[in-house]
Amino acid sequence: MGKINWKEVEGFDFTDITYKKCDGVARIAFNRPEVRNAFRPKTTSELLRAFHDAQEDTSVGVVLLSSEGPSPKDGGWAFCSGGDQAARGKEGYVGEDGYHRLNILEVQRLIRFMPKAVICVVNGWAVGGGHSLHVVCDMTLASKEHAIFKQTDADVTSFDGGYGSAYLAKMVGQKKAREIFFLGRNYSAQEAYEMGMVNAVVPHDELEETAFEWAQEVLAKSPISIKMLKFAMNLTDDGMVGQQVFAGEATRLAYMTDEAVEGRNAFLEKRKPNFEKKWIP
Ligand code: S0N
Repeated sequence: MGKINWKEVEGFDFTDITYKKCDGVARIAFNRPEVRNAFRPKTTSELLRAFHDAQEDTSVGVVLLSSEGPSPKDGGWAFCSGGDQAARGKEGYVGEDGYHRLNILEVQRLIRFMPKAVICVVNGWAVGGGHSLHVVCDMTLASKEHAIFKQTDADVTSFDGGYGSAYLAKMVGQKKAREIFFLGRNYSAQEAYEMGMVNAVVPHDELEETAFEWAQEVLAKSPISIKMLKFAMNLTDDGMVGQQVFAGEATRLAYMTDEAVEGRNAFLEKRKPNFEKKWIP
């Protein structure tokens, strides 16, 4: 495959992320390599706007979550090192307006509930909240040479008790998840693959192209199927919200039946509906 012809999405004034699209794929990337792509409130606000745009754009079917790099300071590669510790105040992470915010969890929910596949492209460190983001994405591809997975939440008293830990435990097993969080060790891409939290280990130079190829494979499938399968796989772990998200799509499909059209028309025409009483088993 040749070079991907990414086009920057116009109309945004992002500084902490880059946002591009090409052939049905959106690419959202952290752009703070000098701090290992740590996120501050401005970063998470930008992520929310980009993810929301990708969700609403009907020409986009897959989102890649990645990062720019390497660091201009020392050449180090990072996908994301989690919450920016320098932006942390006493009540949380301080935004430019002085208020404390932690809307990275809102970003996680958008990734989790968006009706499109999100592929995490881990090209370096995936640490703390950056690790949690990879956990919540639908699939993860990792750089053979540069990806390192690490959970430092318990070192800095800034911990993810939701998807980052509890969902991780469903993915790699309880014992391994506790080891990851309680010991905070480094794990290579290969070790992460063997644990079941990475889909493929890819040579660094081929990582983005491989992610794009995976995206194209997903794009060739039926969009309704991808959406319903994602929501079905989420359902058992997401309680009533999971049921709501899945059931909403069932309602949308029901709208497409003659029965639903008759129900709506009868109301608008102020008459009793005639459902023809077909109780198909
Ligand atoms: C990533 C690490 C392991 C890389 O080590 P390395 O390669 O030796 O580089 P360093 O020299 O350490 O770093 C290079 C420069 O980057 C700065 N920097 C790195 N990480 C951060 C960061 N997170 N915040 C601010 N700055 C960072 C360094 O300071 C250095 O700068 P200079 O060159 O000026 O010295 C290593 O850097 C590391 O361990 N980083 C810290 C990782 C960490 O503890 N992250 C926070 C963990 N917690 C969270 O992320 C949770 C936050 C959160 O949002 C949350 C809260 C509640 C519920 C859910 C969540 C959630 O997880 O989403």
